[in-house]
Amino acid sequence: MLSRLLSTVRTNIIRTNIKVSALHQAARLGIAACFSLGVLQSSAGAAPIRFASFNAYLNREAEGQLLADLATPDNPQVRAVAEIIQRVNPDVLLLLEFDYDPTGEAVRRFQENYLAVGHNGAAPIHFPYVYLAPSNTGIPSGFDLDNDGQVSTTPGTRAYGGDAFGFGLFPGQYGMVLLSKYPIIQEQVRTFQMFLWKDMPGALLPSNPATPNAGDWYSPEELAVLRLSSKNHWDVPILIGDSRSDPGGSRTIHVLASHPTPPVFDGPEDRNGRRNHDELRLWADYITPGRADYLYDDRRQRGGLSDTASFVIMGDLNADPIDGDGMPGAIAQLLDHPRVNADLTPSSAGGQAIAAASTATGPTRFHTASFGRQSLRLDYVLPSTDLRVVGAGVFWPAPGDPLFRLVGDGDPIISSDHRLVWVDVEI
Ligand SMILES: [Ca+2]
Ligand SMILES: [Ca+2]
Ligand SMILES: [Ca+2]
Repeated sequence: MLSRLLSTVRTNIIRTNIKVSALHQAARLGIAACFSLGVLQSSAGAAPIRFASFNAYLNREAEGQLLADLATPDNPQVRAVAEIIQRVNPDVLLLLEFDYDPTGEAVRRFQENYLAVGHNGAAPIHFPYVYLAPSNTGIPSGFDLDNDGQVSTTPGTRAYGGDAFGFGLFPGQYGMVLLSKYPIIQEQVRTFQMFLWKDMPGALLPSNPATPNAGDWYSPEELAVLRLSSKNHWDVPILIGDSRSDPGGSRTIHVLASHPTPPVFDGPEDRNGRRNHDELRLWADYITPGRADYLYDDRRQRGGLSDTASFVIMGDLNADPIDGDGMPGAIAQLLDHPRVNADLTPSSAGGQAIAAASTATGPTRFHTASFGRQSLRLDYVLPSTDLRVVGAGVFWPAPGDPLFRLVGDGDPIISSDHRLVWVDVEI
């Protein structure tokens, strides 16, 4: 049964690969002519595989609203998001802030009504493989986690979000979805939705500033249920290549997807900054041999990633190496990790163009999000060192570029307040 399944999967890979490489060449020449891609190099031989992370701002204020917006093909924001994806043409795409819909209908409508329709001359795009899973956002904890004196149980209010396992106005708001042109090995996916923060040795649990005690922002009863992941942490293995046409050519790459909490919307106890740090640490420990024995996944399997496995860490990690409110060293846990390939930093002409107006002290050409005059590097695609990075960029066209219309100046938001980030790796 398994071998028959694998054989079907492999046939699909061959078909997909042929289509993908032809489309890639055309689409990439097209975008390269339109706007600066940052760094774009290409060597002869197999087409590189493009990994992209995009906080697409497809969260809505009410449960079911995203499904309604996706029911027709005429929502202007969703069209702009779809066109960006078509222009960049990634092979593996993590979407953040895509409200969780367990039936998969929202993703299906997004593909059918938006990605399958070419926008303004861009080629349609299709991802045959999809992964999605529940998010801790908006799931009531039953406790007063924000310590405002009440346990809020009314969905749709900020007070409700503040007491949920992750901030959200309703269950699944700000979810994630992974789209892939390559098969997802569903039965080997690991998720860390339920892992408790207190079970991380040396967890940076926040302290109540009103008491002399350490780590007492959350009560013992709260710590007994408080999950570390504000959304979810996924290890999704993707099967690249084909071992029949190219013996030894198939390879598994683990997409490590997450969306740690922003380090803001808290007080002097910095509960969100500390949680953001430890959500990033989960991956740092996961890829460090001997450091992840304490970690258990949602099937209660312990341990981290094999020390020979290839991976790409992706997501809106809500941590800038220089600016912003994150804890010092939070993102350095990954950027400076010996297994992480940080050779090439994705950049953009549009990010460079806002340098004079931005409040940032760091180089804005690396930035991936802008909120008024504040801009930050928050979104990442970080491959393992055994993968050769041959290109990288942030989709952020500068004013004057014909595609600037897809991002605009931020007011109003055209597509998203974040930019798509991509990295090409050669296998
Ligand atoms: Ca409390
Ligand atoms: Ca509360
Ligand atoms: Ca904070």
